[in-house]
Amino acid sequence: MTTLALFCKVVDNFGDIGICYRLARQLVAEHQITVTLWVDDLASFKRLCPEIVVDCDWQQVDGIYVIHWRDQNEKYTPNDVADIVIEFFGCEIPPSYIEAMKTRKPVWINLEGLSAEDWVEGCHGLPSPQNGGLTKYFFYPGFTEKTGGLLMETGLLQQRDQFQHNPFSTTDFLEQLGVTSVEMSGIRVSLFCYYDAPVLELFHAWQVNGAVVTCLVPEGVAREQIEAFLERPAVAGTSMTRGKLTVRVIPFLPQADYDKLLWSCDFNFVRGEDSFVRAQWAGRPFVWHIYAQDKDLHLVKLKAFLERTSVRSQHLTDLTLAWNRANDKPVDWGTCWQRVERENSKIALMSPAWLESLVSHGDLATNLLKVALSITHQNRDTQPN
Ligand code: TRH
Repeated sequence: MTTLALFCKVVDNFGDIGICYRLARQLVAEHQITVTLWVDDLASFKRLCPEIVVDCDWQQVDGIYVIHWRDQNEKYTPNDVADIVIEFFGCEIPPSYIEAMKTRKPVWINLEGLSAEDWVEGCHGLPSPQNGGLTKYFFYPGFTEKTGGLLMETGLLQQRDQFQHNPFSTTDFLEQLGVTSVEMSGIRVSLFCYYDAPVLELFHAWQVNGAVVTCLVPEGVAREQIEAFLERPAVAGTSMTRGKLTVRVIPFLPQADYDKLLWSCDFNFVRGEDSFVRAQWAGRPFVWHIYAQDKDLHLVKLKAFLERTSVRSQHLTDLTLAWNRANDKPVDWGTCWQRVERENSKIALMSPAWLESLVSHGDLATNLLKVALSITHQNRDTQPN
């Protein structure tokens, strides 16, 4: 039985643990790997996975061994080291664990963040020699065959199709979230963005322009702006209709249910990395709020994606750039939204070809294990007899 240790530091928000939890689950369920997930913030983890017990050093969830990673100074022996060691986003593995790795010589991989930029292909798989005869390899997720691909569970698109082709699945799911049948009959939009997105500007446009919109916002998202619209605390169950817009706060969902939300909506606003990928698998038009970086580096990343995707709509691009405040020009939100709204079904029709190309590069978990296996063989071949 192959063992794998996945080290996750929650820098902020939910993406770090969201990605690691998803990867760990797939490695256990589909590849029979024994996975230990080391994570420093169980409270964030619990938001995505309610079974997590926050005050617990060691627990098992979905077949994953979860260790509350509190201490960099703990002592480890070579027996503690897994066959494959993954550090997420260059987080620092405890020094004593690395010391033990020098004896055990596992496959060591740094799993990086997602980008559609060209340079990713050149860096994916690069080795980086370390002290003590260890080598760390860089693994980059991505959108092309020369990258590590994207996280996607086997059967995900079939599950999505089953859900989307059965109208009761959507109504049952939304009903459980407190959405009324009147609200369901409007254009359904899910909203997941950072606090500084131009939410109130778009809400104003939805109130007065175009078709009736129901905007579903998980609790905690863009809280200040949602409360300004609602004029009361944005707790799950609260809703407000103004003009053509209803805003409803729904509970922050367990990770598996978040997919169902994306599948249930006509249009999704997503952010960061994991929800951005899930919106693509959902096959519905979406706008991505990218995680801001110094010197506007994120805008380069954003434009690289907009150029890479084959779902091409100038109106959707305009809305995405406006949502990320990428241009200095004033935005006419009403016109911007209505143009996308009119094209929504045409945009959705472009997604199967894009998804097909993504699927053809293989899923990230499988690609990661292939890389690990080839490094193991390479190490075996180069070791003296
Ligand atoms: O939360 P994010 O902004 O996360 C990240 C981190 O900030 C990270 O440091 C940064 O590197 C990265 O963005 C770019 O967005 P993301 O990646 O979409 O992660 C959100 C996770 O939360 C994802 O797994 C989906 C999940 N989620 C739920 O499970 N339920 C919900 O109701 C919602 C709204 C999200």
